[in-house]
Amino acid sequence: MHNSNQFICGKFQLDLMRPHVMGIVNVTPDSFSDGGRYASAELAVAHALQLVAEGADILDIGGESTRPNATPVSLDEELSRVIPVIERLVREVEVPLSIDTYKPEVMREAVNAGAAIINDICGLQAPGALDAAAEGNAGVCLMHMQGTPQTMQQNPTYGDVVQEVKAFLEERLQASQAAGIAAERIVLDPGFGFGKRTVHNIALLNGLPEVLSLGRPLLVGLSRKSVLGQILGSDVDQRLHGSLAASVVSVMKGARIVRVHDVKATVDALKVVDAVVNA
Ligand code: 7PJ
Repeated sequence: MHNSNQFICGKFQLDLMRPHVMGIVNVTPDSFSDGGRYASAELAVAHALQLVAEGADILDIGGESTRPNATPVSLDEELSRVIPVIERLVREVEVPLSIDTYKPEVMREAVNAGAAIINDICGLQAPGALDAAAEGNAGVCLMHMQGTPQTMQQNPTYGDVVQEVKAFLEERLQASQAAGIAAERIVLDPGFGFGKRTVHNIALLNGLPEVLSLGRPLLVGLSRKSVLGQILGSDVDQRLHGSLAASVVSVMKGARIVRVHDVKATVDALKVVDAVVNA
């Protein structure tokens, strides 16, 4: 049996026995500057370098907000945001770069520019996405979502949220392998906050061991999310400590990659977890 803690992505082979921290790099227009596109790219690159200095193992680069109710951006706009950032970072950092997109064309161009991971909130369901991901040798993160970012929080409904998310991820894992993506190149993500109420998010966190039984490493994103706001009664800029607790719980429940904004704090928290778990 292969070691399910190995994650092959591009030229990298990550040993996820040690929990890995994925730092979030948003490339969005800076409304406070007139510098336009170039200024946004410069800001994103500077932020990414800072996250690597703080200990990020992976950088996740995204050009389209998928927060609830966010407006979609066009293909050309998304490409012009993320590709220059990937081109710069691939020369300047040694960690794998992940592209956060569901568009096949963005996957292709990002991998050609040097991205090693395709992080798809739609689980490679868009027409052409499986083939685009299978073409190169990038790793893939398959995420569960109920609905679309525009509508997902309107009325999320489940019978058994853990079993439904697990069944979806199992189907996408099989579809990906059938398209030619080796299991070793795949990680799975229950998609916290994507068409889930607080009760669903908490059930999923407790149910991570069940999802882990699919045999692939789990990636979890809870950083600053509204489920933490619900628990804490706090705004998005006051969720650091809750986010750290969420990362610690996730890893103790079996997650192997945590996707976070606050890298340094998360790296420290997970060092403590690792020291205890591997004692
Ligand atoms: C996630 C993501 C997540 C993965 C976003 C936000 C929303 N990709 N992209 N998992 N969340 N794989 O960060 O609040 O949970 S965007």
